[in-house]
Amino acid sequence: MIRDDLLRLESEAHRRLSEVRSPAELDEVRRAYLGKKGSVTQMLKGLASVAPEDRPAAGQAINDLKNRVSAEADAVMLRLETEAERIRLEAERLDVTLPGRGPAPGRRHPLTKIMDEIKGIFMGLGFQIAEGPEVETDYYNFEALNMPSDHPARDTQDSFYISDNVLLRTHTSPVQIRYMEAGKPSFRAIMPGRTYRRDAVTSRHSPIFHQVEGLVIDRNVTFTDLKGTLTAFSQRMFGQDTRMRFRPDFFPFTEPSAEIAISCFVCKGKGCRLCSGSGWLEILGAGMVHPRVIANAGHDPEEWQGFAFGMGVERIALLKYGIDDIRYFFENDLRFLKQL
Ligand code: 2NM
Repeated sequence: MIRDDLLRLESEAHRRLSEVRSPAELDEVRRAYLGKKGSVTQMLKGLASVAPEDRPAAGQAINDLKNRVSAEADAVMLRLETEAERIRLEAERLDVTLPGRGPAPGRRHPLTKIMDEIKGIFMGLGFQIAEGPEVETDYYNFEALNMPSDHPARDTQDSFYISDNVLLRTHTSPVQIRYMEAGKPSFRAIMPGRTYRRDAVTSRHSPIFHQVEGLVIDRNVTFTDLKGTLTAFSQRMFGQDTRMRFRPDFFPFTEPSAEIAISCFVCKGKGCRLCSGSGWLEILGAGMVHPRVIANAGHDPEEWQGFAFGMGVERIALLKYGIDDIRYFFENDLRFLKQL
């Protein structure tokens, strides 16, 4: 009688334990058999009604059952814990043979790239690279360059003055004076750098911009040398089929002076949107260095002649990249920068 009950109880407990899916369920099953009101505990209590001569054997049998169910419950707990650990490890699985995610490297700013390209070309033509201060005296920025104090470009409206005689350089030409003062001819150098003019910000103008100016001083330098050098530069920069157009212009520091255009590298001179239908792009100013400028820099203009030129880096970058607004270069919006 008790033996049948025990067998039934054990197989039922065994079935329920085998179906347990969580510690909470296990707890429930454990309590249903081994808890204070559990079936096994109840049976132990029921021993009182068992005949005294059968009691020790029955008690022994119930206790054995209790130990077996308890041991099985412990085994189930171990199974649940092992399973939980397996799932946790699976979630942390890591394939160490996958290629790593590379760092996102920065890159050169588009203006820096154009400047580097210009520098590289002139270095290939035998030019040195010279730099100088961005805060200048009006002597180096104007006076030495044959721009006397009544010159319209010296108006305080157009420059950022720091004091009476000190200002942010409006071009890189003062570096050319410093460069010539510091050495003996001959000279072949370009001066790239930041320049400042008191202009309102528009799509075409920025109060901060960049220039590359260049200088060649030697004996017997002629306008033909100027043409040859700037043609070589333009063809390397814009394509071997680039043609040049020279028109007379005026600068206080050169005489004669020229405004130089290249044939449009998009339409090859036929006329398109980039060149406003003209077929030409104005990119350079140049001229034979004024004898007074050579004298101001401490050299004899009878012995030394030369040419100088200048270009705006933003203008070349706008043209080369086909961009219509200079402000993109100064906003540092990665959505813009990543396209170039
Ligand atoms: C230009 C155009 C023409 C120029 C002249 C000199 C110096 F110092 F040699 F006199 N530096 N830069 C020059 C000449 C610059 O930029 C449009």
